[in-house]
Amino acid sequence: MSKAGDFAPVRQDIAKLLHQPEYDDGSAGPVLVRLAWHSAGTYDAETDTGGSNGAGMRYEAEGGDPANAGLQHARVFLEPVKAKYPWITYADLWTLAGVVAIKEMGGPDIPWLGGRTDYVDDSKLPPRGRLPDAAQGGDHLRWIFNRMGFNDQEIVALSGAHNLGRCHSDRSGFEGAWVNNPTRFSNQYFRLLLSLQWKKKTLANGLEQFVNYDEDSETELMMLPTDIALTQDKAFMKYVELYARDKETFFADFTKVFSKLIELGIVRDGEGKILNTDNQKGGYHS
Ligand code: CCH
Repeated sequence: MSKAGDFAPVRQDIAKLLHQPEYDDGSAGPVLVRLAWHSAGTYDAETDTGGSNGAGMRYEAEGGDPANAGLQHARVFLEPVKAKYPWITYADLWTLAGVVAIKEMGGPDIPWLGGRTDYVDDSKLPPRGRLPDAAQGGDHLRWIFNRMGFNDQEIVALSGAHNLGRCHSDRSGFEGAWVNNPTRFSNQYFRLLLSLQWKKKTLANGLEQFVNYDEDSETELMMLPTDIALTQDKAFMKYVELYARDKETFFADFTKVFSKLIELGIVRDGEGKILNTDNQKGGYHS
């Protein structure tokens, strides 16, 4: 049993549970990255509401947002870790799991600090609809991500996470993976955005996505309308091209923007202690 606040063994146990032969592409990694992102991506800079602190997704108001469909799988994967280290908060566990998963899948080492609490301030509950809608275009992406405080370059860098995992018809309604090896973090997503021909396809449920079918390997890859939007806007396209040709720059920029994402709404002192949370107040407790 490790002592409270010692995250090294927690990291090791998260790394161990990534291997899931029965699940998706054999890894819990991608869905854990999505859990970390959706836990943080509700942030609104103007009202200082939402963000990873509080782990609000445990409750129906946020967890039941259709945008979060399927993320219960990620939370269930992490339950044994929470049981083994009861002192860790869900807010820390979910963000740490994303960071560990990225690293284990060959991605960069993203700085992570603990200290988030599971206290949810009712007055700061994010309304639904703050996460992006994949059926939209570039204006919507700016609207969503500028609200969190991200610029064009950061939007494109973050989108590179679609190198991981897949869409599920029973979750978002979209279907398929972006790259051939969706459990390996790389800049392949950007390279395929530029190098393949993407054709619009209407799914049985009426949603439109973009696909490329490779005759030789008989595999179909996909892009969401929001992914394609990155190539239809000059300001975004500049960064798609940069990250497609320069993996090092992508890794460096992704590191910065993902660590910024999981710190949204959190204020720390010089020692890293979180200042703007009050675990003693009423409200939800885990
Ligand atoms: Fe994403 N994402 N994402 N995404 N996403 C989906 C899956 C993943 C959008 C829509 C979708 C980011 C940004 C966006 C991941 C990480 C990030 C799915 C399929 C949709 C739809 C869900 C399903 O069916 O299971 C849209 C729109 C945006 C706008 O920018 C960002 C930012 C990140 C992280 C930094 C990961 C990883 C997945 C794969 C999940 C899995 O279960 O395999």
